[in-house]
This record gives sequence, C-alpha cells and structure tokens, in this order.
Amino acid sequence: MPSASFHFPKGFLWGTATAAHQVEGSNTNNNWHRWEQEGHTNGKSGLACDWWGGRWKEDFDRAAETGQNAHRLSVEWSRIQPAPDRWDEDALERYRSMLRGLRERGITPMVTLHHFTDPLWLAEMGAWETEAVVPLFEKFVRKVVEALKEYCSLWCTVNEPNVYAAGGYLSDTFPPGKKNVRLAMSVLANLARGHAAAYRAIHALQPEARAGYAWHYRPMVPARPWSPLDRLVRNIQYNGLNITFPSAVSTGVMRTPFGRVRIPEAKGTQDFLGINYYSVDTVAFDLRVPGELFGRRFYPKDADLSDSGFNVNTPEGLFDSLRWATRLYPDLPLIVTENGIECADDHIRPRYLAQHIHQMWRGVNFNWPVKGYFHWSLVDNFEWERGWTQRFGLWGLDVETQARLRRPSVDLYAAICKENGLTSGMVEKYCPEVYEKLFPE
Ligand code: IFM
Repeated sequence: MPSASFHFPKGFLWGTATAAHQVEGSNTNNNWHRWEQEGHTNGKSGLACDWWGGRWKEDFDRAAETGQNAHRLSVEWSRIQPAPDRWDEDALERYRSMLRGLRERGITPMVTLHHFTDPLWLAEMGAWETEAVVPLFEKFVRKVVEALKEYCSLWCTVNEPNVYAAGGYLSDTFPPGKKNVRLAMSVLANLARGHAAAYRAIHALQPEARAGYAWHYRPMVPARPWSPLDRLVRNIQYNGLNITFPSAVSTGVMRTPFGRVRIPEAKGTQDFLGINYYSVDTVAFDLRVPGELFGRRFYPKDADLSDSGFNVNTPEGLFDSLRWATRLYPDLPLIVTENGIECADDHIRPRYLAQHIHQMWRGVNFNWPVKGYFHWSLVDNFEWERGWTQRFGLWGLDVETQARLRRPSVDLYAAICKENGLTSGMVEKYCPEVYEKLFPE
C-alpha cells in the first residue's frame, strides 16, 4: 500500500463552528424561539448544549485538548439588544468571557454577527424585508465590535444569507414561513446591504480586522447531462441559490432571476470568503414540482447518505466550491467556515472528514489561498426545523442529561489538527474503506 501525507500551510486554522441559538440554550427572545413554540420544529432548543449556563467551558476544553486552534461562534442579537432602546451589558460581558476563554486555551475566535435568528422586536418590523434593518444592524455590529474587539479580529458578518432567505421566504421551514419569491430577493438584497454596512463599521472600529460573510455554496449537476430540460432547470436553480449575493459583493450589482439590483456599497466588502459546503445536488426536470420551478433536487440512490438522507458524501464538491470561489474572487483568502455530516453512530463521519480534507488539500496545491477549516460541529446542536433529529457533532449530546459522547471522529480530527495535515496512517486507522481512493497504487 502506498503511504503519503497531505500537509497544509503553516498557520492554517483548524476548528469547529457553532451558532448561538443552536448551542446556548434558554434563548427565548427571538423569532426562532417563537417558531419553536408555534410547533414548526421537530422538538425545541430548550437548554441546547447549555453554553449560556456555562458549559462552553468544558466544550472549549475539549476543543483545545484535541488540537483545535480556532473556533467560530455567533452572538445572539436578541440577548445583546433585547429591545430597540436597550442594551444588555451583562450579555456582552458573557460573550467577552467566552472569547477570553478561547484565547486562554490558545484558540483563535471567529465571531458571526448574524446566524439566522432575529430579535422578536425586529421580526415584528419585518426583519430583513425592508431596508430599515440596515442601520439597525449596523448599530448592533458597532456595539458588539466595540465590546469584543479586544479578543476578536476575525468577523463573519452574516451566515448563509441564501439559506435564510430560502428557508423563510421560499419553503416554509424557517420563520416567517412566507412563500414569496420577490420578497426572498428583497431580503437577500437587504442582507447584502447589511453586510456592507457591517463590513465598513468593523473596519472603522478595528482597522486590522478581517471580515467576510459565510456562503452556503451548493454545487448542482443535471440528472441526465444530455437532457436540455435537466440542464435548464439545473441552471435556474443553481443561479438562484448560488449567484445572487456573491455577485453583489463582487460587482455591486446583485443578479437575481428577476433582474439586477444595484447595491454599489457592497462591492469589494470582504477580506475573505467563508464557504459552507455540505453536498452536491442532482437536479431533474419534473412537472410535479411547480413550486420549485419544475426542478426536483435529490441525491442518487446509490449515494453515501447521512442518517436522515439530509447530506450526501460528495467530497469533490468541496474542491469545486473552492474553484468557484477563486474564479469569482481571484486572490481572495478563503476559509471553509462549515463542513460536516449528520451521523449519530459516526459510521460515515471519519471518511467524510478525510475525503473532504483531501479535496481541500488538492485546492491548496493549486495555490488557492485556503486559510482554514471549521468542522460543523463541535458538539451535537439544535438543527433548526429538524430539531434534535440530526447529529452533526464530533461529540454527541444527550439532551436530557447534558452528557457528551466522544465519537471516534474526535480522534481523527485531533490527529489532523495536530499534524496540520492528513496522513495515510490516519486513513488506515479511522476509515480504511476509502484508503484506495485517497492513496491509489
Ligand atoms: O446547522 C446548520 C448551520 O446553522 C448552518 N449551516 C448548515 C448547518 C447544518 O445543517
């Protein structure tokens, strides 16, 4: 058997990613809490991983002990600004302790300023449906950056604006559960305006900061490449999901299926691009799904599927995502801000991890400026409308007892972080079933 190792550049960030509502618990003043109480989710976030109660300490210990040198977390707007005219200094102090806690453990923090949740008072105003949100978000960002800049200089303005807009305004999986394509596009445009305002505010307060947004990039392939209809619906869906916001940041004009929206202030507002990559979709023309513009998205039957079939293990898609990013934004640093799979018994995660890191390494060897990798996630967390039915953690969580369960992937990821790379020995030990794929004779 051939042996080899795939190393990464010095200073590479190896971490995990989380988001406030998914891990903190007892988070009751936002639109997702209300959505849960209204019965739209598969279970409730409840105590989640109880980070608000202080269990972040033990989880950060786990991250540090297993070689992680970075962690991406988000701050909860509704805690920091519980009402339009009120700031909660204690909440900010708690986030300061968490970031200090990361620093003390040798872990570089990345802070996300908006990760899906909106304060109830903002939701009452229509949240991101109107431009009124932009100065409000900017004010919030200024408050947070002032308070946290002592410990953080790596900022993610908004997380997955496309998923936020699609979940809340195309499907009814996210609040407010409206189905209105034009509104979805306005929401995206306002998120781009908010991102631009946040980017400038961050730099005004902290010139050395690096700020970017995290984009859910979704490669898609036509089910039958020879079929013009499959190719057509694939292109419509692909452009609708992937091109909008990134085009605004690249050119100042957002390309949407309904035309172009000028957002000149967004042009060039990024120091890195965050890529959240999970799976590749197959798209087929299908008259039975008019709501999805006659494009049915699915995974092939023989695919390497996650527990509930929510993800598929298609590692080349990460390479394609990085290539897409380097073409859209030449020379811009890239960070994989999320990548992971839901799998409670960990039978897929080790190979998913190894194969994706191998694809990222391929990208590095094309001299693409990939600077870090954040696995989703450190510990099982509340998965939005899917509740606790999907387990993305390196560590499992018993929601009743708060006990953590160490999955085998913890040790594989620890070995990767400590080695700053992936070796054939690791693959042989943790996922021998893909050895030949990664190290062919
Ligand atoms: O849990 C989510 C996260 O909040 C955003 N990106 C995808 C993850 C897995 O579903």
